[in-house]
Amino acid sequence: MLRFLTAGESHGPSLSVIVEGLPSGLAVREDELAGELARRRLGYGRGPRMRFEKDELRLIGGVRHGRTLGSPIAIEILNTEWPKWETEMSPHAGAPSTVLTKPRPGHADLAGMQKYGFDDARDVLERASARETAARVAAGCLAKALLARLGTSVLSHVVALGPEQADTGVRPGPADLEQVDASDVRCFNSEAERRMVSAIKAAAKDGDSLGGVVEVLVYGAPVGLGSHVHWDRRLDGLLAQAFMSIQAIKYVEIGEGAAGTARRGSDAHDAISWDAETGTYPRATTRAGGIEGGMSTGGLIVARVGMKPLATLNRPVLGTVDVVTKQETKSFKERTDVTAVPAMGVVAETMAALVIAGEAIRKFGGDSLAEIVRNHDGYLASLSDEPPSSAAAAGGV
Ligand code: EPS
Repeated sequence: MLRFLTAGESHGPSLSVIVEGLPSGLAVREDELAGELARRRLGYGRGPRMRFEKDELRLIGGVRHGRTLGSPIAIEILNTEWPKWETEMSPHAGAPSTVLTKPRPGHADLAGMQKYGFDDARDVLERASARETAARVAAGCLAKALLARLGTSVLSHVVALGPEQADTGVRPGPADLEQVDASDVRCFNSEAERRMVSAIKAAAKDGDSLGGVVEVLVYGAPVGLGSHVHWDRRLDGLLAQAFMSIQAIKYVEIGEGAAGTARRGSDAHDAISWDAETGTYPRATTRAGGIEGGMSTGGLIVARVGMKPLATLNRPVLGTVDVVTKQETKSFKERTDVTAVPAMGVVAETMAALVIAGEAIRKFGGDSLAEIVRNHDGYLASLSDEPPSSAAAAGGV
């Protein structure tokens, strides 16, 4: 089982993540971790913090001489913001200089204050902040490293930003990731990229925010990850939960998602063929998003993840209530991004990688990387062999 747990506040001294369940012998490169953290800071429309935040990281457990030991891996990501926040965010007894009592509509502020018994929204917002995703991305980088050894790779690209959509006729492949990351909004279509950047500029001018949609693509996942046998083992269910756990996500689609529900059954599924050369059953289309009956089919896994516009506005216009005076007012202002959709794509990749790697570990077992790779390769080889003898004896159906 692959598990991870993060701790830390947005303006605290650091974020930490502990990853449990990775095999021994996996190469861990600090430059790869730093590279993934830098990818998460990408995107036109991010706030000033992303320009100076460097995500300085320290490997503090589970890795020796560049290889995992099979023990829990602990990573700390320092916040360069800490010196400015040391007093306000101090863990020692005392009182903050400012108390935030006017919760932002759409944010975790008010429900969190009521649930946990706080009168200061900062006690909620610091942990609700998407800063926490930096720690997830570090964990996801390790999951991606394992998947790479199994021939599986995950990527994302922005397909809608605010009102602007990208034509998704041509999907990026693993070799196109650099091109996607080089785009200001991580969009594979340069004409759409220009429209998206203009939309961000217009929203920024109005002190407003924008949401959007990313498509997550998993190439090379073997058939049979997840299972039909229990509700909580279905791969699509696991992915949906993982994507929904990302701050500000409001919808998830697998394959054609909502559009597929409007088709007739005869036009809504993926025809199966047989490729004797590879011993596989390719599907002609990706309508099911590479998942049937809660199991990966061996084809491309496709998911779309939709983010609402950020609730923090540079020009707050929605009404709220001061929780102390109960007077109607406008919310407090926090420094914010105009949009975080391009960065969210990297976080969605992370969550997909953690789920797929977790299911691969479950299926292929093993305490060392060599053992997992051996089990994986043996399983794939067995699939392309002759049909199971029981089916052959019965003449098939
Ligand atoms: C965030 C608000 C901004 C973002 C932050 C998430 O932080 P700050 O108020 O410090 O400028 O920059 O994102 C990150 C720090 C990050 O690393 O992604 C929020 O309210 O969620």
